[in-house]
Amino acid sequence: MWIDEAKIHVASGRGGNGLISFHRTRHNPRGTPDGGNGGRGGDVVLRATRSVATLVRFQNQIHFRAGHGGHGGPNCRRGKDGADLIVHVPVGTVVREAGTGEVLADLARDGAEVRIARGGRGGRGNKAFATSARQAPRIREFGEEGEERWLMLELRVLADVGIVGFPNVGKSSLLARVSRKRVKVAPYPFTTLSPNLGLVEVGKGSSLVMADLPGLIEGAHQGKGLGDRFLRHATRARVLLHLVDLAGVEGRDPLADHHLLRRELEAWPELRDKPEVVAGNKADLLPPERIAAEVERFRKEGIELHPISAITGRGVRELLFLVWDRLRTAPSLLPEAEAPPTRVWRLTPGEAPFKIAEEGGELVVRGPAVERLARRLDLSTEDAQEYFYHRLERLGVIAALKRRGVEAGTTVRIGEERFELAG
Ligand SMILES: Nc1nc2c(ncn2[C@@H]2O[C@H](COP(=O)(O)OP(=O)(O)OP(=O)(O)O)[C@@H](O)[C@H]2O)c(=O)[nH]1
Ligand SMILES: [Mg+2]
Repeated sequence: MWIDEAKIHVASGRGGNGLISFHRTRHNPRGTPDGGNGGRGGDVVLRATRSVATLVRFQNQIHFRAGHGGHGGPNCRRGKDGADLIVHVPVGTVVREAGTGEVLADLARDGAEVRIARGGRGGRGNKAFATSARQAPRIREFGEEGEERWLMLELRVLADVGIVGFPNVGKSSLLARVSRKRVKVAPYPFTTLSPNLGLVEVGKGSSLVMADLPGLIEGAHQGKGLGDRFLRHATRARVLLHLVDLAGVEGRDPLADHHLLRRELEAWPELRDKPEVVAGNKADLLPPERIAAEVERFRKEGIELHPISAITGRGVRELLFLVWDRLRTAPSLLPEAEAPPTRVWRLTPGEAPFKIAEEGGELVVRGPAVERLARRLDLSTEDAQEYFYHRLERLGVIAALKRRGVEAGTTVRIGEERFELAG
């Protein structure tokens, strides 16, 4: 089955914890700190590859988790880094934050990748906290949590040329004619339910990728029926090939169809101004004078109509050259680069990084830096509590509390930790 939408959950690895450890010898019974740092958690990376064509595998698997970092060991041994998890997606996958719909990445090139969830950093072991003034610290950090998020993946077929038109006009027949692609052709509407891509050789060494998009139906842009989902794929084509049925086999009028098609396209900012070529198919069913009359009807409205027959091949070569010509001048649509998504927390030095507030009769200090400090330090030792207090002084928290008139002995909460303000 061809699936072009998926919702997945990604989680990067947690960082490993730092270790408190001492290397003791007979000469140095107190020991020197040698607790190693935890390794970092693995990242989740989405990578575009040509070897995957659809998002179908994400129907069965929606959770993706990278490896956790190993804990630090004695002898200053650093924990192992968690393994990155590489998730392969088809080229042309647009990655959005599921909640907000914000585009995080547009993986339009083979090999393009985005680090969508970053592993947590490893916690430092007590070796890292040793200074000349603090030679045997019992201080360590926990590893940082990984990031997790829900993502919407959306595949947009990448083709140079997208064939668009109402059901049954012969889109698949045309693709089959000009490429080696074997596509289903049938005399009833909505035969094609997912885009087909074909490689078309235009001349020696020149080729283009053409997509046969499923038939549009009227009101497609309002989300009626099939059309809307597939118009999205047309947004990635550089040139649109509008196909109408000249013979009006379904009792349709080609010019009226063309107007309807334009109206659908006008509703899409990305489609509105795309270079287009208009072709009238099934010319083999009409006598020459009827064909000339149709061409004339279109011409009166300033539209150049190219009569073709996907069955006999008439006019098809000329049409391809014309399309090729349009392609040469059509703008490239590939995004410049895949910008990595912005991290959630970024501290700007000099900016007040915390706030003091009263919540439920309790004094609470809020701010990314202070909360991270409280979360990461293992506050089960006295050394760590002292260090914590000292860091709060350095961050200006203690002074700010005193300026507010908070008295010594008052309990203050940061994150899940509580401490008493000293005198
Ligand atoms: N006489 C004639 N019949 C054609 C021509 N092109 C296609 N047909 C016929 O028209 C019918 C529909 O052709 P398809 O190629 O399946 O049309 P489509 O636009 O892909 O249709 P959907 O996928 O259903 O939207 C088939 O019976 C084809 O054989 C043509 O140039 N001349
Ligand atoms: Mg078809």
